Amino acid sequence: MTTGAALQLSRDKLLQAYRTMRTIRDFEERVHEEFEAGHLPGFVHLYAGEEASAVGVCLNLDDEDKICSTHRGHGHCIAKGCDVTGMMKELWGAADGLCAGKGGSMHIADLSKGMMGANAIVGGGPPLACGAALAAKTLKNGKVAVTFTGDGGSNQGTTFESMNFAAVFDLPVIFVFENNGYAESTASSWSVACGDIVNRAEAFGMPGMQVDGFDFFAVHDAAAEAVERARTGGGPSLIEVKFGRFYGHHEGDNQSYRGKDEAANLRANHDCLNLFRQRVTEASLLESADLDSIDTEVAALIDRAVQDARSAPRPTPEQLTTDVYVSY
Ligand SMILES: Cc1ncc(C[n+]2csc(CCOP(=O)(O)OP(=O)(O)O)c2C)c(N)n1
Repeated sequence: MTTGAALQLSRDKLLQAYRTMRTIRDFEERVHEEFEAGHLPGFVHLYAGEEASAVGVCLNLDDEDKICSTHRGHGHCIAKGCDVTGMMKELWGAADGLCAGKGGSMHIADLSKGMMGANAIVGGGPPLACGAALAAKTLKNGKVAVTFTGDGGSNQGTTFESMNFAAVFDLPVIFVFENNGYAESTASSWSVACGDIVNRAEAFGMPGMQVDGFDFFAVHDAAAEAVERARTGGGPSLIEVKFGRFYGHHEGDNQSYRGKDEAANLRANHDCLNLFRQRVTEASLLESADLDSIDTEVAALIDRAVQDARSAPRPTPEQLTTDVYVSY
């Protein structure tokens, strides 16, 4: 995979890419701290280290394009434009959180942004994305659907059915498999038959690409190609994004299944934000000062979001059943 095209992105787009990756990183680091301190309820799976995937893909989409996410969904939400303060409030269970405090970390959705939802069901996203893509194809509106699925989710029957369905109906859908090396504690090198997930594309008759997930530019270029194909009637594509996660499967995971220095090595040598910085400054596309000021702005944004979330009102007992059941 070449990484040439994304380097041609406008200055504004490059700044947007960095700002969004930095927002995800700071959101995740702060959630980690707050969870450890016992301030946050619920169950949390962090995306830190994987930012280049969500941002590289979603920079090719608009609000009318749909995405489906996973239990590790904060990064996808932020990359698709969800309000960060609303998300932080949602994690805190606040009444004015993005889903009125009833979704929490694993069920955030914002249909106005084309974010169809994080999803606690492994392999739950691909069928939803096929539905959205079928709607787009029927309406002939040129929109696309993307499903982010883990390596564990790549082995689910729902995923195989969806890939077959998408190929048979030539749907504008992109299957992004985020292979961070593990499904909980099970290594993908053991659980994924045929070695690489990308090899499965051929069996379903769709183009497949495997990219370095630490490299925003590689992800962006692969996604641009797949999105263009989908928009112009070329049908589905598969992208396998290979990288690692900085944290455990969930907050509280003792990570005994991986080497003690694995995460430290990822942070030191494979940090997508550092790599982005290096690429754009070496190519004289952006100055370090541009990126430093984004860092300062984002730090303040996340801090404000946490303060707001802490003081936001919680749902009342009367609100217990509102927004939960929908009658059609
Ligand atoms: C259908 C289903 N089976 C099992 C689980 C329990 N579970 C939650 S996350 C997870 C691992 C998912 O791994 P992967 O798809 O690789 O995503 P990652 O956590 O690596 O991002 C499992 C087995 C679940 N939530 N849903």
